[in-house]
Amino acid sequence: SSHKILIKGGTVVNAHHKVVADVYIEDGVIVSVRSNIRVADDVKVIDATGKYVMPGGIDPHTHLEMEFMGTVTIDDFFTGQAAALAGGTTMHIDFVIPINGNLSAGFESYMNKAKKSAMDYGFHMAITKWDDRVSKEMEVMVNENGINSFKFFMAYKGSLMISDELLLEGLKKCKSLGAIAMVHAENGDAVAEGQKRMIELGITGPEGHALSRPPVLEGEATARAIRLANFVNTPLYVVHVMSVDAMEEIAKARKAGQRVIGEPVVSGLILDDSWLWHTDFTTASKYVMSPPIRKSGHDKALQAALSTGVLQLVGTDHCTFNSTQKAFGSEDFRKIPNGVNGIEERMHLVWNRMVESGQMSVTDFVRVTSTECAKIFNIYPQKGAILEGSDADIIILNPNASFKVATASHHSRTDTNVYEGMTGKGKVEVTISQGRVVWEDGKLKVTPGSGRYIRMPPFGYRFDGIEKADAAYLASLNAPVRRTKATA
Ligand code: DUC
Ligand code: ZN
Ligand code: ZN
Ligand code: ZN
Repeated sequence: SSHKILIKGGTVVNAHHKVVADVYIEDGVIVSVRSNIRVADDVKVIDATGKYVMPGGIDPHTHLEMEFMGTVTIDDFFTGQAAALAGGTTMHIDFVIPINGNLSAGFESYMNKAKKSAMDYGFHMAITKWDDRVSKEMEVMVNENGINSFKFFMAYKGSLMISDELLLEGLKKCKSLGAIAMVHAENGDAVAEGQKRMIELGITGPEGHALSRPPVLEGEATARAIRLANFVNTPLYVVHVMSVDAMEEIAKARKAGQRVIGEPVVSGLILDDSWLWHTDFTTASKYVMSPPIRKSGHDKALQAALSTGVLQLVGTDHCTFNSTQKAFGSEDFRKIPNGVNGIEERMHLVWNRMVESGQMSVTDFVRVTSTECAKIFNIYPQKGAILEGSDADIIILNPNASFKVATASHHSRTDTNVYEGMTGKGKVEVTISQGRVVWEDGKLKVTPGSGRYIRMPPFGYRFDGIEKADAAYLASLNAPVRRTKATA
């Protein structure tokens, strides 16, 4: 049968414009957006009067079923996505982790894990070592496998961390492929030193996590990555911006015209580090993620940066471990698996903190939760918009209804929630994924295997304007030079 839905009378919101209109969907695609659409009797009609009809959220940063710190994140591609859909997120981009440095093997493994998907998804690829094979495989990822972004870890010494030399190689390669370079920006050598210091001081609890890797280390690595990207002249995407220190480096670079994208995550926008000092280990350990959640003040500064456009889009770094897994580090904070939840809470918490509080417009909400991500990863307007021809990934948000976060009712598989008890106004009442109602009246109707892999194309031969900038750079080197080889 064909799936036909008419959403009537809501305020349709795109990042650029909002208007009261009807939205008609057929077989997974938005067919029409205009007023007074009339349909036959067999069409499902949803009344959205007084509510917002918006593009489904796109979470640019998740880790489902990831092997990490001796265990595996507890949400897989089905449970994590079920949680996402219940919270109004209809697509996410997860990070493929290569297997022993083998990108293709990592990709295959993630495509396999994602077979149980219930919504659309895409992939970034982490680069954890460097050799000629990795470099060649990056070409395959971009040209054949639909990946246009690569993440480099400046932290996690001894496992994922790469040196500046390799980061430079990676930046050059990304540039040549028209792919986006992403960084986890913390100084991994200094983090290792900070951890040693804490253990020597006898600080073994979760608070040692925050104390061992202060904001200055995030600021330093962010500045270094930005400068290296400037030197190579390629765009840079800084994931999970958690501190004022990192945010200010991004602000400075953007002001100077450099293409730097900053992604705050919900935990950094909403929480502060006070929980890490909680005497109960189970409570404190659930807040351990990297970079750490910062002191009160950083959260508000990141909100301000998001509302003024210094930071562009909101992710979650959804990376869940249950309390049994977190307890691996009960004697030593270095063994607490890093990660917090958020894929289900992101839309509600951003709406409540930014829009309901008056810090952000409804159109900007759509931009930071959906449209900007689709544009950055080159899948707009298939995703991130309510336009004729766009995918029918749509939410209906009632600004007068309330949400409440509770482990007892959340859809993630984990047994804790870092946003436990939070309430506010603005509730996602309906989620439509691929043209089907999957969340309505507080009930999920999701089907494993129905999600699709969304390929993300590279940015043409080169990023807009880069060739010109390279030419200008070369022209600026107009000093006499000696060459050992003739150049063409
Ligand atoms: N940080 C986390 O908290 N978890 C996953 C990886 C990361 O960088
Ligand atoms: Zn059908
Ligand atoms: Zn990271
Ligand atoms: Zn992450």
